[in-house]
Amino acid sequence: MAELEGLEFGKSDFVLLDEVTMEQFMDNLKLRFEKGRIYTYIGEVVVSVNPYRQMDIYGRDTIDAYRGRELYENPPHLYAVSDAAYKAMKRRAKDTCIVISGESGAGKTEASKYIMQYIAAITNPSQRAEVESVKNVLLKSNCVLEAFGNAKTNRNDNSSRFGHINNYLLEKVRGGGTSNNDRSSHKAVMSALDVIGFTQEEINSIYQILATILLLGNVQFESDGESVQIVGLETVNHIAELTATDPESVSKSLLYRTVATGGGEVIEKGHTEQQACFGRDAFAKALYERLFGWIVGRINSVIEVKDYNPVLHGKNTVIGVLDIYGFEIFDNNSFEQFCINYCNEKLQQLFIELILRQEQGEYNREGITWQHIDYFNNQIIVDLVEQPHKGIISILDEACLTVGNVTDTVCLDSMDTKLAQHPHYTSRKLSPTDKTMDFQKHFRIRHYAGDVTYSVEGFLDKNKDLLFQDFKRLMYNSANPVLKEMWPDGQLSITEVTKRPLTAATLFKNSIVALVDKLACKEPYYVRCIKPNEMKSPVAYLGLLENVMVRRAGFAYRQHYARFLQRYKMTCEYTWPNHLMASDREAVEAIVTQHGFQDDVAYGHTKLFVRTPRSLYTLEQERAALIPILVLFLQKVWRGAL
Ligand code: AD9
Ligand code: MG
Repeated sequence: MAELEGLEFGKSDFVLLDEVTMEQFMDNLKLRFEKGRIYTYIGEVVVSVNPYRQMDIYGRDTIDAYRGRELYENPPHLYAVSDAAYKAMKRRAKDTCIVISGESGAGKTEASKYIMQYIAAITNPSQRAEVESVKNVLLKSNCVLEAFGNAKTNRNDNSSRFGHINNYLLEKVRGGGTSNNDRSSHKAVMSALDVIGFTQEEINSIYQILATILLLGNVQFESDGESVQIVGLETVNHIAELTATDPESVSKSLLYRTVATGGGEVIEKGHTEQQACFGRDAFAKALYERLFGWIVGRINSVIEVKDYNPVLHGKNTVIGVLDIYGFEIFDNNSFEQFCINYCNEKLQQLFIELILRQEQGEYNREGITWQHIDYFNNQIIVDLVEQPHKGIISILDEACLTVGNVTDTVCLDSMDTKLAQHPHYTSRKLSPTDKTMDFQKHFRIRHYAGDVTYSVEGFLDKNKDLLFQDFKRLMYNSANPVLKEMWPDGQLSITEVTKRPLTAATLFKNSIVALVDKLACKEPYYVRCIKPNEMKSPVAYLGLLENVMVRRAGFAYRQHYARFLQRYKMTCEYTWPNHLMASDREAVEAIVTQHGFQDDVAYGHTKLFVRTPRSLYTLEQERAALIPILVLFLQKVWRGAL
């Protein structure tokens, strides 16, 4: 808890609000922002508001001021949590992770830069160069990944490992290729690829693959009622050239699929026109995904510590920096938002769980009896999405496996039937009077962050993996080694490929579960980023009020005895200017008793715990009133007037 700032900057920790209401939260956030205070704590969590201007708070002086200090010794800053994470790693040999979340443009990447800058600055010189170089690669990578990463539905698992920095990349799940932003201009991407160390051959391959994806969009089919043909073969020839394959194989994989019959016989089955279109689109999408995954893998291999030296690098501990997508509520929410919001639901669950665990740990260490904290547990929403057999993902998968004409609307019906009783699920059929939803396509989930209405249109297609093995084999047999490397599963023979590929939602779920498992065993620190123009909804999406409530459900405030004394000893005759008691703890007891809030505190081994912030504010006010008198007094002493 930062204490060195005056109250004119608002409350440096939301835990100290008089009441935990949205109004008070927003007032404090705005006041601080107007005063140029972009960071505020919730306990150890940093809430950051994007200033959109250069702030003079990232210089060498500031770094030195935060170095080795405790959180509450300075105004809230990313450096303070970076230092806490670093200390936890160094002293307690714990893997730590700084999770940075918030919507697009809220300042996540900037925050991760400052965190890495801080860690680079305080790392000993022999390792600093390495940390610096990793930082550069990561920042360059960001530009590349942002340029490519807009159509990926699962997370990269090969986290880059280097000494103390471990970077997880959770790709964005976004529809269509429309959201590439200007920052990821062609030139910047090229230079970044170069800096990261891609060879010319690799860069060429990247462009060939991108061209192939574009060309696939031009492939048209026609049907004479019996068989399906490709319209015009120039495109196919061009694709074959770009992918170093032959035109016949390209045509064949677009028009037929090889299937193994029950008897183990392998036959070729012609596509219908519709199947051919689905196949083509799935192929284009898969090319893109594999390319992206490959780029991430290459970046990670550049960052990897080649010769891990336990003496040089210390115990094998890491600080992870995780830059993730926030909650999304748009006018039209589709499969992508469904996945993103589910991911956030999972992370929120972990977040609350870990904060509770931290609290419990602190209470244990301080010998304070743990009391049950009543908070909103979002397990029920997580279950609604991921529970086997009953959850939305299962229902979706089941619909995808069903042969015949299962439409999105049929799938919605099935959800309505199975989830009718679920308190966090509704639809037009289940709430007929709600005209904001359409009978044919809408369902609504009550997320912890608010209600989101999803349209099932396209859910089934997006969930299905229609990538036929034929395409995988085609790519594996490419004469271009880079392309071949991206499709190792193309070498499987058709009889080996018996199982259906997992659906997009299930793959996504699996990767989120793996991420959560990974995070759960780390000591987490959180940075929550907000854009200044629209602060209110992100506060809700990020579950910040919930966070404040959990954090102060037991004791809103805790402080080391010595520090508490230092600040408030002037408010009590027995402790000013110095106490004569056996311990600081007893002196603190004297202050607390004199102010009459002895029923509102608990005494830990090293810290005082205060239940409600109000008690503290009585003290703060008294202190504020006394300071001018004291100053006057001291001036008189100095002048020899007394
Ligand atoms: V996205 O999800 O990758 O599209 P981010 O990463 O959350 O997004 P980013 O860090 O790129 O956002 O911030 C957007 C812009 O806000 C930056 O380019 C800066 O111009 C500006 N920004 C963000 N944080 C700060 C800051 N602490 N100080 C000054 C900032 N400017
Ligand atoms: Mg970013």
